[in-house]
Amino acid sequence: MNYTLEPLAADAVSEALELLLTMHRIRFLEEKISELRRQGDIQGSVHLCIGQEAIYAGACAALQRGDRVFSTYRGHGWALACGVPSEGILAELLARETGVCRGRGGSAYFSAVDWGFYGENSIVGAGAPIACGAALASLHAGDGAIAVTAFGDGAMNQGAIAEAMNFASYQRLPVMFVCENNTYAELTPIAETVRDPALFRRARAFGMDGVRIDGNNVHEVQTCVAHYAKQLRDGKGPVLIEMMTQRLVGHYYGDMQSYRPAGEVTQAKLHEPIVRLRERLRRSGVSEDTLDAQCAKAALDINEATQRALEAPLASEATVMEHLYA
Ligand SMILES: Cc1ncc(C[n+]2csc(CCOP(=O)(O)OP(=O)(O)O)c2C)c(N)n1
Ligand SMILES: [Mg+2]
Repeated sequence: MNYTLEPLAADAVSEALELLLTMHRIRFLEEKISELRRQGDIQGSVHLCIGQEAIYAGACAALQRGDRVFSTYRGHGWALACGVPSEGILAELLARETGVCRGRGGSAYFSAVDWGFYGENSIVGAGAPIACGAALASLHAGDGAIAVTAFGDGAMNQGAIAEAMNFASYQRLPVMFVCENNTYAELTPIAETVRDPALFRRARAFGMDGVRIDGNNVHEVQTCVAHYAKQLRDGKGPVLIEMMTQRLVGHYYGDMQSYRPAGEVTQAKLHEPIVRLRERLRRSGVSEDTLDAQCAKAALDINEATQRALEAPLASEATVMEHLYA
């Protein structure tokens, strides 16, 4: 694999350590959720984003307050990178009254708009038209905010995504279409679903920019998102950014992954985003102790948040029908 591990400039190191902290926090959050699901503390389906952390950390580091993020069911990492407190996320998944949606949303349907996280969505491709609506509202309000809609490679074959791109392009909406290409749609590899796997090229059909980047390189993600965020704020119209990545776990918790070729995950672990950023920081002169300290800080945050979430009361049955619209 061809990617940069060039040393960072001295003044870029402290920000890179923050990015590392965010990625470690997402990783620990997902591992903790997996454990809680295994123990039965969390019920229902859970989709983890382990291996894709650079996308969330890099993108959110380039966004501004007021911007709005729309993710899929694989959305815990986006939420955390948006700044949603880990305790609120864990409590939500644990169906606690202290969850960000008071336990009503669960793993695949929570939102936390105070932090710009406009929510997950389990209907593949359905977040994109909603993001167009948010971007249209921003244009009318003149608030300069952008909308980011994230979805998978499989979602690129949904009509809703094509319709949203066409509408956004024609209206020059400030929407960033982020395709998290992990090369699988559920249990089906991309080679079995599309003739041309260069998904970013589809943007041209709608008269908008389309680029493919290395979604495992947090700096590349940050730079690209910052570049296009500025273009969007300048009224230059939407963009499709295809971010190449891989999930290191199953599609959902419990997926045995028997459809994956032997050795694929082992190989991917050598090049996953956290391993790579740590190596780049080492080559930039950062000590192993400093790197481990970020890891320990992340673990402490998630462990303490889990403890507090578990101690909170379960969502009240008496009020569970309030604020439900479906
Ligand atoms: C409209 C719709 N069709 C089918 C499904 C079932 N489904 C859930 S996830 C998924 C695969 C999506 O793959 P991709 O877009 O690549 O996202 P990833 O899970 O890889 O992040 C499918 C088909 C669904 N939830 N919604
Ligand atoms: Mg996918």
